[in-house]
Parts: sequence; structure tokens; C-alpha cells
Amino acid sequence: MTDTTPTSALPNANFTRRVFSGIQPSGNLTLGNYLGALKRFAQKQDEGIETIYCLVDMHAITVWQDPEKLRRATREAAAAFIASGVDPSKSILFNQSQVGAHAELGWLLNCVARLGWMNRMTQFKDKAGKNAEKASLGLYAYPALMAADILLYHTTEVPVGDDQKQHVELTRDIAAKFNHDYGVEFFPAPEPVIEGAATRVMSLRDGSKKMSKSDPSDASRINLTDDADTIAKKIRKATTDAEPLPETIDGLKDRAEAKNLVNIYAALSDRTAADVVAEYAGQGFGTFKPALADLAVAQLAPISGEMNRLMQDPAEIDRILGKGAAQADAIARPILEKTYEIMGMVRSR
Ligand code: AQP
Repeated sequence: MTDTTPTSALPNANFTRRVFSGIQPSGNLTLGNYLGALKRFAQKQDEGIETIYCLVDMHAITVWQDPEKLRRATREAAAAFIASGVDPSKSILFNQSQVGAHAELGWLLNCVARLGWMNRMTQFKDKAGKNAEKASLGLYAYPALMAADILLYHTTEVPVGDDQKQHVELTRDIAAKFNHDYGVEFFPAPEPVIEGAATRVMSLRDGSKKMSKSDPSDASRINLTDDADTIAKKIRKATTDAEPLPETIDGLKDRAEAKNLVNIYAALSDRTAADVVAEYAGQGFGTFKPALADLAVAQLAPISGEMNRLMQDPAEIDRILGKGAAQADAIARPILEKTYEIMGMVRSR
């Protein structure tokens, strides 16, 4: 679990608290994206801190995307944010490519990040796999662009799922190196905020793999667009063992699939895993899975219904993203200009 100490601690004392996070519009969003990110984005919005949320379409193209599908996935992801409770009148919601400052700072930070650091990024290794030679340069440079996304807003807090912790830590290293190399206290060190019972939702078919929108098996995940029957069926068919649920969470230690379902139940119901285990101790999956299916349907069906409604009016979604982009640009541009100035670029327009 990450240290989530308030960011008023030095050296960030002079920076206003600000939340930034993003999601790639690279396909159907999953229950993992919902519990690890979206649901928490909506909660952060009501904590009295400025919240900025981004559909990172320039990250999505680090692997090839069909242009029509990318456009649709971007609007659908925006609909998912709003249906999950992100209110565009309280949070800034936009897609990354509409704010050119992301790409510009991305390049500047490419020149700060070190190859040795990039070589340690586990997500590149996972995604490029054995075909690293054929992966795009963008996929390799992705963490430096992500650092730019975060630092461009002088972000202090980044709510993410567990899989993104390493990238936020790299962002801190890049910020520190920039500050050191130029002798400034310009970029704050952002904190990864990894909270809740489901910081890493696992595949429904294999408890050792993360639930992912790009997993070839649709049965491995719950999509936010799945209807009630599909959600219930996927949970019924989820891989589990034959044992009943234990008395305490320690009993889930070597039972990855069972632990995953308990964590999902806990996160959906805003309870702790210990609480859930205490309620279902001694009961088998014949009882637990239908209860989980009912809970998941009750929580997710209204979201998919609202997404469908919003998707009927793509022009309105585009309007929201355009307005959010203008708001984001107003914060980002002066920070980028200052970065150029610190680095010694002549700015005379
Ligand atoms: N399984 C998960 N459990 C908890 N959180 C998760 N997140 C993703 N999967 C899980 C969180 O969702 C946010 C957005 O992630 P992303 O879409 O930008 O990229 P990703 O982490 O690579 O997610 P996917 O689903 O695995 O995407 P693909 O398949 O396109 O690579 C992040 O905060 C992430 O932690």
C-alpha cells in the first residue's frame, strides 16, 4: 500500500493541492478501471481539491488504434467518467490531444528522463513482451509523456490503480532531476494515491493476471457496457476453488481467485475485505457468487444505462471535452512557458 500522507509535507509545501489522473480510451473500460480509478476520481472531486481528468488518447496510440474506434472509445470513456459521477462542472474533463502542451512537455521530459530508468518500467516489458523490437518508440517513451501529463498541472496527487505506481514514481524522479539540473523548485513531487479494497482487480479467469481491457478473453473482465445478464453470467463462471470462504482474510492468502472476488465485493459495497469475509465465513461460492452478481448488477447497470444515454448525443460529449480542454490549457500553458524559459528557449512571439 502506498504512503498517502497529505502532500502538505515538504518539499511540496508551496504547491496547491491538485489531483490529476487519466485513462486510455483504448477499448471497453472494465470493472478494474472503475474500482481502481473512476469511482475514486468521483470521490476525490468532492474533497474540495481541484480535480483534472484526462482521456489519454495519445497514450492509446502507442499501440495501433483504428481511427473510427478510437473516436468512439474516447467519447465512450468520457461517458463512463460522467456516468461514474465525474461532474464536468466540478472537475476538468478533456482528451489529451486537444491540449498540445502535453506533447510539448513530453518532449522536454524525454530529454530529462534517462534510458536506464525507462528500461526498468515493467509495463513496457509486459506490453511489448517478446516482440520489443517491433514495439513503437511511443510505447517505450510512454512513461515520460505520462510524467508530462502529471507535471504540466503541478499535480500533487495522482489517484491510480496499483499497476501505475511505478510510473508515478518515475514522474517523481523526473521532477527531481529537472529541479536539480536547472537549480529550481519548479515541479512538485506528485504522490501516487492507491487506496481502497480493489487497487488491483484481477482477471476473472486467472487470479494471477490483472483484469485488462486488452485481454483477448472477454470472459476475463466485466466491461462497463455489459448488460445485467452478462455481468451475472461472467461472475457465475469466474474461476474459483472448491473451498468455502475462510473465517478471516488471512485464509485467502494462497487463494488468488477467491481473494479477488472478495476484494471486488468489498470495493463495490464500500466495505473492507475483512468485513465481507466475516459475513460470508463458511459459505461456498454457490452462495457468494450470486450475492456478488446482484451487487455488481445493482452498481454497474445504472452506469451502463447512463453511458448509453450520453452516447446518444456525441456532440454534447465533444462540447464537454472541448470546454475541459480550454480549461486545462489555461492551467497548462503558463507552466509549459515557464518550463521553456527555465530551459533557456527564446520565447519572443
Ligand atoms: N485491473 C485493474 N485494477 C485496478 N485498477 C486498474 N486500472 C486499470 N486496470 C486496473 C487503473 O485504471 C486507470 C487507467 O488505466 P489505463 O486504461 O490508462 O491503462 P492500464 O492500466 O494499462 O489499463 P488496462 O485496462 O490494462 O488497459 P490496456 O489493456 O489498454 O493496457 C489506471 O489508474 C489504472 O491503474
